[in-house]
Amino acid sequence: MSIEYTPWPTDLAQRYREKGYWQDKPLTCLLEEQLATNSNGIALADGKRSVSYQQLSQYSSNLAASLAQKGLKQHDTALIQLPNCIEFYISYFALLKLGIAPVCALFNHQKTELQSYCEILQPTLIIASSMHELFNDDQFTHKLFNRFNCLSTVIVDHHKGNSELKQAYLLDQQFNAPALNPSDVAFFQLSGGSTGTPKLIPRTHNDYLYSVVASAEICQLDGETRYLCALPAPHNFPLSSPGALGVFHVGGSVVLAADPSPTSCFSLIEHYQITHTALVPPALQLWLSHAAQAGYDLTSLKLIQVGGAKLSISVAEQVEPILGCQLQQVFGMAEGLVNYTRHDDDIWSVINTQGKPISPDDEIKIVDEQGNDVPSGTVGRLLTRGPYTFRGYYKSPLHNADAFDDEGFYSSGDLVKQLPSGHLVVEGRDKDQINRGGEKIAAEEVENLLLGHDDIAHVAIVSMPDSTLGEKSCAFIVLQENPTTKLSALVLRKYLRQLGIADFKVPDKFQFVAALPLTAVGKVNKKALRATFEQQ
Ligand code: AMP
Ligand code: DBH
Repeated sequence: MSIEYTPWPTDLAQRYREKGYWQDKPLTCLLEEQLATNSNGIALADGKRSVSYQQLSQYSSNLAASLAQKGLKQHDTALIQLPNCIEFYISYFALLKLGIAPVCALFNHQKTELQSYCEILQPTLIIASSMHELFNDDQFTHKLFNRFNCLSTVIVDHHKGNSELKQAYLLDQQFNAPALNPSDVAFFQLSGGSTGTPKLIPRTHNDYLYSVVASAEICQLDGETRYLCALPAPHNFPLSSPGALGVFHVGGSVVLAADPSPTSCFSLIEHYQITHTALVPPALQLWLSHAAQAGYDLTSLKLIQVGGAKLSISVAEQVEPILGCQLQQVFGMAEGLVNYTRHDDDIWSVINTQGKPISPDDEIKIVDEQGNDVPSGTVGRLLTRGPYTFRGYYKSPLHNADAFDDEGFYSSGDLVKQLPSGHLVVEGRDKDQINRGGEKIAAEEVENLLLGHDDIAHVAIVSMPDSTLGEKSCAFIVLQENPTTKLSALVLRKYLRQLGIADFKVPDKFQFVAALPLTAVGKVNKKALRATFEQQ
């Protein structure tokens, strides 16, 4: 039986086919098409090894054949947890070829996350790495086998030496591929989420392939593209916007970095003459501050995409002058909708907006708290539906009732405005708001003002409980390495008041810290910051 998901209504599905968005091809066509014309082209490299398209295709078929021999079959589910490595893509395509839908955990996920994915998905298979502390002995694996009866196979890649995973994919053998239905769930994306338990996002072959192919075109990828994947490989951004899959679509090469730090990335950029990459804003800031003195040749870079969190205007302005390449802002979500600034956008739009949707059939509603459309150009809650935006979290009927309106529009939790040009500007999240006794503060608005101060490197503002007002605001501040003035709460309050903002927006508390905690993909982890108040 196919894996369940909430389908698109038939009239919309028909429109998406008629317009050519849904091609009724499985995601595995990305490799097959390269085999015909570009089989010796380098698909993947990681600094030590590289594999051609022919090898990537052969290895993933070999692994699929070996999994089939173990009794794994179409419509099963799986959990993959691998670092940024060639084996991630071999495993991903092996499962797609077999019609097994994986969820790909981030490498820094720990047992709580992995167990809850297993809980939701009831996988028959886990592919993991002994580089992760949970899998460097058998304890956790045994626990999983005991707890999840569904589980039949756990394959741990030992990374060095002769692992079971390598043995399987290096052994050339006949693979009898099942027929895949492009309307089926191909795999599950992870939601950043706002609820206690993680939510899984079913992505079909048809909808995901469309987002990949259209993104590759928007970003002008071609066979000469050398893309550095520095963010966690399974994340929607480096996987599909246009990410590694977009690069495979055009026959370019993906180079894998362990992480987005300048130390990990700059030498790879020089060595492989990287043309494109994707970063989150904190990583971009590191690149900007290390580019000059690092002594690497970064001139091959043509485009740096930045997304995942709001990029401040002052940082956006530095990209071209310091890194000598074009900036593209990307506002996307694993649930679907992705917006890009375009190559031919004016510089103002590139610096000041988060781009416009991929598809002419991405429908955007911007509504107020009552769900009514706001006047054009006004900030409101973003609702969207379209040819690659999902229709429901996996097995989450209650949450889905909240997350979708009755026309099937998904509510992303973002506060945005749309300019006459169609570009969206992200102004905050309705979850990321401080309600100060009835007065609302958009945290990002105040953060951006503080970021304009030369001595501040990073800032995050979160709510803290207050017995009178319900909530107050606290700004966690990370100073630049060599501040020119001695900053204090007093100085910063004065600075903000001088900029002319409402008094209630001035943070009630400033806390100076060495670094902000980050989530798995490198966003500021506000939940962790809020938790510091609960412990007091
Ligand atoms: P996730 O749920 O992890 O897929 O994260 C998606 C969310 O990240 C979006 O709904 C936005 O809140 C945020 N996001 C992604 N890209 C941007 C961006 N360029 N600017 C502001 N927020 C962003
Ligand atoms: O933050 C995201 O989830 C994101 C950002 C940029 C994303 O999913 C994407 C591009 O596809």
